[in-house]
Amino acid sequence: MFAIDGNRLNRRLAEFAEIGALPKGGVNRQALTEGDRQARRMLAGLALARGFRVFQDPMANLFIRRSGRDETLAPLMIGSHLDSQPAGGRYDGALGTLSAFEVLESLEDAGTQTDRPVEVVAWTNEEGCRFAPGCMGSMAFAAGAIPEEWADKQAADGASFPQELAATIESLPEAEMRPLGFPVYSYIEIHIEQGPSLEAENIPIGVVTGIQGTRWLEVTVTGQTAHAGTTGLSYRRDPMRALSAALSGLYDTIMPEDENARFTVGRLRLSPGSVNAIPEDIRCTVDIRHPDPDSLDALEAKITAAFSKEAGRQGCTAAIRRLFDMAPCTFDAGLQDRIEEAASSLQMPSKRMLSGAFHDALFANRIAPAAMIFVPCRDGLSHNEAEFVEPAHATAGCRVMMQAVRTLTAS
Ligand code: HGY
Ligand code: MN
Ligand code: MN
Ligand code: MN
Repeated sequence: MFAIDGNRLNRRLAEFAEIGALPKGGVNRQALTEGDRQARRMLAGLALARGFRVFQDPMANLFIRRSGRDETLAPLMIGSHLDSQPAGGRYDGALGTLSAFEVLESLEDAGTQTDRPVEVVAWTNEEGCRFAPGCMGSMAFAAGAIPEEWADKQAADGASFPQELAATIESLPEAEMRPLGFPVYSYIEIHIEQGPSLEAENIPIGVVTGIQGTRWLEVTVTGQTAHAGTTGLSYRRDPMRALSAALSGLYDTIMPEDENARFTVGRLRLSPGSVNAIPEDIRCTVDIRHPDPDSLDALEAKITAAFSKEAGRQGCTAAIRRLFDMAPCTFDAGLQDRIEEAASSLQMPSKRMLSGAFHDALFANRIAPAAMIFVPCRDGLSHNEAEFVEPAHATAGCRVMMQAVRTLTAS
């Protein structure tokens, strides 16, 4: 069997968790911030010290390349992301990126020759929480171009996407620049499940069959700001009354009707935001998910109707803008089989499962056969500082990836 160094991997996870560390054990390493740059620099430094080549592209996607016997062959790509949620966990993204790097180091330690190059990738802005949408790095890589409309993109804190992107690229001068997008032989990503089923069923490995659909909406409800003390309730055009009626109706009906549906209001902003003034307008984000595209359409229509109806009742208006629309995907069947075979050759039980979270593998899947390996996380918790992975599970996932990589690269 092909060894990896589980202690080194778990040590690395702890070291990277120091970057952007938060008091309750999580990390805040949002995309294109100083914390993100520090993590990228740390990984690049480790890579250069091992003699690997380091590249970045115009989306600041970071690549670490270990040569193969035939350098003209398209690389096998493994990796994930290093950016995090504002109050994120230390494993979401970092586990996949550092596991991939551990595979590269272990190949080097063993002096193993692969038939083709193997590249580790850390994709830019998978989370999408600072700059929407998510997966901007892998999305642009798969498209081979940066969408023009991203030039005007701003974060909620006013930061300019192009400026932050340029500063991130400049922060890693030791990386060689390469164009956006190139042929990839296959792509495998390790990730925590971010759900409870592997842990509940005591199964160490998930063979991911695909990713459900995701859509992000921005809802703006507009009324009339007025004095909180002098304006009688019947004279108001209060967007908060409209929004709360729409949301309570949606929360009460969506889940009971369809337990596969997901509906989350994650960000809410009132303006002018004064204690003693009725709001002028309220802006909120809505994240909806579903395995079935038609159900996602129906969900979006239901939300639009609810906000229009309740806004109308209060003499307000509602506007809904799509921020992100990620269609569901199915991963390469052959690659899923390789992962399942790798797990069973290591006597590890596994199960096939759909991913509730989106991942960069969804976009890699558009240009190459792609698949994912899930490992359990405690209580299925993620996007939470308490996110935790048993070191033995981190090691097991990495061993399965190593086994799959050696099979795929005839080494
Ligand atoms: O939101 C997601 O599904 C991913 O974890 N960023
Ligand atoms: Mn992730
Ligand atoms: Mn995430
Ligand atoms: Mn992901």
